[in-house]
Amino acid sequence: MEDLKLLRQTVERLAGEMPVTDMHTHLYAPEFGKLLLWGVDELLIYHYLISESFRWSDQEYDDFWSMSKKEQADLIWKTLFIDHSPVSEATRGFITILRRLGLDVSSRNLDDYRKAFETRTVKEHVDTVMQIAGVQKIVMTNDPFDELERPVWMSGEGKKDPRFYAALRVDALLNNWPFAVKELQKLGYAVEETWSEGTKDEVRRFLKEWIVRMDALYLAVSMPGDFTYPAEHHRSVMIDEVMIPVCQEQGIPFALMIGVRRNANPSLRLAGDMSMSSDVSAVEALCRRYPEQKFIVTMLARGNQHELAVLARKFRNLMIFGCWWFLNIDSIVEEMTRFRVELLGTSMIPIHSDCRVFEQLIYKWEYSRAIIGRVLADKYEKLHLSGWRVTEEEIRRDLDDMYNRNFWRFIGRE
Ligand code: HDL
Ligand code: ZN
Repeated sequence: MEDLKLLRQTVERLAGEMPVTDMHTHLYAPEFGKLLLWGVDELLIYHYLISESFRWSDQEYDDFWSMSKKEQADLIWKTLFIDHSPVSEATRGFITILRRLGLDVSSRNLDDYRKAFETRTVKEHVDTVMQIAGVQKIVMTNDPFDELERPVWMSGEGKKDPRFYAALRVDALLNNWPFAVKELQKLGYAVEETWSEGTKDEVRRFLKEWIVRMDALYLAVSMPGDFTYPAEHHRSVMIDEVMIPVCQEQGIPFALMIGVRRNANPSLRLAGDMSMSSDVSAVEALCRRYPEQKFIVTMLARGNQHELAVLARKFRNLMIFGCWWFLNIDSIVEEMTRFRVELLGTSMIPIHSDCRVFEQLIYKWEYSRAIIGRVLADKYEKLHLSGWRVTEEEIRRDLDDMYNRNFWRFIGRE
């Protein structure tokens, strides 16, 4: 039984330390200035914690929003950490960050933590956090309509840090076309709200120009769960006439993130979005109609996950990824990783962080690595008991596939 113990230790050690590619985040390279969020106050006003803290509060939403970031952070700290134990994923994550950064968690002194962060420059902090989390490559979420972000790309600064990659995110083209038309017109594209050949060509030009400018690894959009395809709907026209042709011409995947209902509680702002069931047959129809187009897909509702994994067995141009947003909690990451391995082996991307604040990489990857290691160790143990001996090299290969190579191979950049 010694060799079984050694096997588990080896798998869990390698799962814990192998460098990863984080293929969907809301982080930015230091060149993006204040778009890169980091530090104690940003960590505490993470929108996940804002919604959790309001569960204990009868404070007027607008009163909260009128407070300074420090005041909001102090209130969230008191509510979720002092008045109640930080046992949720996002609250416990903050404690994990403090621990892994070597701070005295038992002090519970928020100002001490703030002081400790003040001694760091952004660049050295980014290096430290990526080293602790074992994250070697980060894919950002990039929006040409963002007034702060656009100048960084126009100046060429966006591509400076080789560890950071772009994903071109254009939700408005699919979900808020009237707004997108105005933004495109401001940027000099001759588009009209009424669909025409001219408008189609100009939206294609917009996407092509930004894919090239960013060297975008994929085109990404999130959509509500009521997304159906094919449909007599603007989304179908935009997908068929613009997104697929441009992705095929540029040779990049189309990433669909489906199942969010934006602004279920508008008073919570970014924290007010809700999960909703989605129609997996829409993804099936796209994969079947465009067998040469690669699709990277994640869904938000727990109830869609098994069906989506089964669909991935049917279409090799479908790569499912991550435990998105409200699914990124230990119990569901374990459940999803287990049945994905059981249905797909190691041919999927088990996790992404979706981080918004830089230090979150530390806890999100620590928690996921532990689960992936545990699941793989269970599977290798069963093989071992059948007489199949996995080597350390094979364990490394399997982890590298799930942590890195499935993504880079699928997007054609390995
Ligand atoms: O649409 C998305 O990419 C989601 O990840 C949202 O950004 C969401 O607010 C989030 O941060 N989830 O983790
Ligand atoms: Zn996201």
